[in-house]
Amino acid sequence: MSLDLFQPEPSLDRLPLEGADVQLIPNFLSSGEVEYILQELIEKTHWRAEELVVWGKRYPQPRLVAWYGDSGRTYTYSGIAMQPLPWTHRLLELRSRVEEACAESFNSVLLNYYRNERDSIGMHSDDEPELGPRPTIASLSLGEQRVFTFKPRRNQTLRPVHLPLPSGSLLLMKGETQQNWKHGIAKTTRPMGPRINLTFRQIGLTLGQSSKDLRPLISNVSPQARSMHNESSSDTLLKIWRQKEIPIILRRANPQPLLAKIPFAQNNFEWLRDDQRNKPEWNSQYKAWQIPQAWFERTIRLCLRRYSKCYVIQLHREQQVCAPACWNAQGADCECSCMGENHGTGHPGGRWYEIDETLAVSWGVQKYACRLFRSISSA
Ligand SMILES: O=C(O)CCC(=O)C(=O)O
Repeated sequence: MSLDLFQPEPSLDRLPLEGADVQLIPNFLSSGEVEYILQELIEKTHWRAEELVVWGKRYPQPRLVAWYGDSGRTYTYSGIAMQPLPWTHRLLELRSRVEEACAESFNSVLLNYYRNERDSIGMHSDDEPELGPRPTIASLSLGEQRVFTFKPRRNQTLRPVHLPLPSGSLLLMKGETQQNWKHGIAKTTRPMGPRINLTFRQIGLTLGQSSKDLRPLISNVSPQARSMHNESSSDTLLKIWRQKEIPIILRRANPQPLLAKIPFAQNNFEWLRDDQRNKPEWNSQYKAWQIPQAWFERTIRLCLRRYSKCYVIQLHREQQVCAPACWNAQGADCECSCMGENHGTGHPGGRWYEIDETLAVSWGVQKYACRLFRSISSA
């Protein structure tokens, strides 16, 4: 048996969901307000009917959607990249009321329009990288009451929880909710009128996102790479991050662990771990393995041994000039301006890789270098 959690008090009620922070204000908007706002949103929103591709077959998404927000805050989910439309007066007004109620700020909103009982949203977590690891999502419901179901992602001893969302209610999901729970709204057999849901979100700039803020810094792309990618280096980086054939090692600023994005295989955990005492941890936000910084060289070698190619993305300091310390280096670590191209040139015998492509981009306040390593033995 599952639980029904709706409580009718007009306050911010915390729901008893283990490993989650979920709060509900049942009467956030009055019924009078809901009536005209719902009608206005149905008529004036630029609704999109998207398609989902499942096992190569295309299906219409069972609801209409629209994405509004600050410029550049692209949101990608289920393979659909949405460019934001500019805020309308109504959406700005609702945003400021929501922000005030929950003491958070939001730079975008996803609108879902459930036209009738056949419209739905499948079980999912809002865990896209651009939302950050512990996103706060404020979800405003207008129109027909539908049942919002939570299901545990991992802990199968926990039961699903069904939460009816009344018209005018505001649901707030925070902290680890997305890491530990999935949510969705099922179709029903009982006839249902229209419902609109607005989920206010704070979209950040992360790797995996094309944005104006991800400006090319230098175009140090090799001729082969340039002919392959006739586009800006930020788009190239985006393509690299999304491809699934070549492993990628992302070295973030200390003390954050490395991220290793490896083509799917059943034994990735075992070979990445090797005989080390530490274990790689799965980072579901980035869909990558999280491993200690100290494993940097070793992981590149392991990747080259298995795949003969490997992308390495790390901080880049353009002012730092290439020096003998770099030419004599035998490892892969490089934050200087040569981006590893000159590594080991003083010791050709000791070199174990070549750099096929280099690319540098600025990404937020950081500057990153991306290098494609190729093992010398496979050259
Ligand atoms: O319609 C709802 O209440 C849920 C919407 C949702 O889960 C989403 O937009 O991610």
